Amino acid sequence: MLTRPVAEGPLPERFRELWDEIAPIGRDPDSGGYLRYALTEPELRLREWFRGQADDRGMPVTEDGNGNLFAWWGDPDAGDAVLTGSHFDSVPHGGAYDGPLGIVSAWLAVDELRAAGVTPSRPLVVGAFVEEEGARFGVPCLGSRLLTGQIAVDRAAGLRDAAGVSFAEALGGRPAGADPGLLGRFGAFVELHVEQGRALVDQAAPVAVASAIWPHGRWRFDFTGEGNHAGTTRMADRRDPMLTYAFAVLAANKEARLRDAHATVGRVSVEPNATNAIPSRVTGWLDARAAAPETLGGLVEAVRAKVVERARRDGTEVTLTEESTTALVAFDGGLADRLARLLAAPVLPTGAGHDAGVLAAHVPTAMLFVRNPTGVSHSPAESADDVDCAAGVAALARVLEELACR
Ligand code: HGY
Ligand code: MN
Ligand code: MN
Ligand code: MN
Repeated sequence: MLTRPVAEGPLPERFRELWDEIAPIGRDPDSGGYLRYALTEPELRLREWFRGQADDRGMPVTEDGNGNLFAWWGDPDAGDAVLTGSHFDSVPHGGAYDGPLGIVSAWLAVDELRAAGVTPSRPLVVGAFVEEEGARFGVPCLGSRLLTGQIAVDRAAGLRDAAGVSFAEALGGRPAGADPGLLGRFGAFVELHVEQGRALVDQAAPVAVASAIWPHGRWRFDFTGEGNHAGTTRMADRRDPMLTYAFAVLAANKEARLRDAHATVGRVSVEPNATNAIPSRVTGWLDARAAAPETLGGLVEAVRAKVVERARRDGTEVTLTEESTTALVAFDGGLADRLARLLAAPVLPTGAGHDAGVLAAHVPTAMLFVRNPTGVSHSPAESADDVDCAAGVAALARVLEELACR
């Protein structure tokens, strides 16, 4: 029995109505950004909302034992299912659209198909992946990596958040890990996502199809020196890890610019973190991305070599630890071309990571991007127009009809 009425009224208004159901959840009133960390109260509320939406549409929900949710329209055992969806979790003070847009759009696309009297000939599945941002446990796309076996269960289970809670504790048990049986039921995955750049503004198009994801990764620099008094320690006597850290930030920026790549140090921790103490230890996290794997490898190696040399001069010590990497993802070219023709949409690469990039190694996968008027993302200022979001829903509905209903 369906409790949600068949779609009526202009799509941008229906988008806004459904969007407003989740807009307050996890919003920080001071920054206007979102604190929707995986498996914390706001994200758990969003997962409850997901179950409610599934229920409204008569779609039973299954969990994969890794924290990922799937709502099924059609028989899960039929195979060759078409999966669509994204993630609910955010970066600290992140935007509203990164992730949730793909899930809200999926429900509305289901409504569009129903309103048009279209019934899928293959199961149609709406999914929500856990911990895509890695903002709580440090490894991005943790849910999709677990499902596809791209991270060991022991490592994932033992990842800890800032309060020392492990992923296994947050999940309420050890993650199940790779599930080839479940993956094998999916014949295609389409993730809709807000664009995280300005390419669609430049091209004056509301929707694009993705071609590739740049290879990227996260590395941790640990700088150690000698904590000491800021007022009495002669400048020549210092072993200050903050200096080596500052050099590393500049070196990463310079080496990235030289290669048309991207490097960011967006997170840092300092011990003891006192204004009047030379730090004993600084930890900085490097996020680096490039169009080609050898460019990325060359970038990280160049930064490492320069920082090691600088540490020698500063009398400090430095170690570099790889925390996660994602290889270059080339989405299924035939599928991307087919969808671009269907939608008359441009095809774009991106520097942002997505669960679609992880699933692409196992399931024919495509992504749709919705125009972002400012290009800003991972910030409270991230935005999208309702009319463009509605165009995204319409595009997703066409794609799902093409893939699942013929
Ligand atoms: O960091 C990223 O690329 C992402 O948005 N998950
Ligand atoms: Mn993101
Ligand atoms: Mn995202
Ligand atoms: Mn003192």
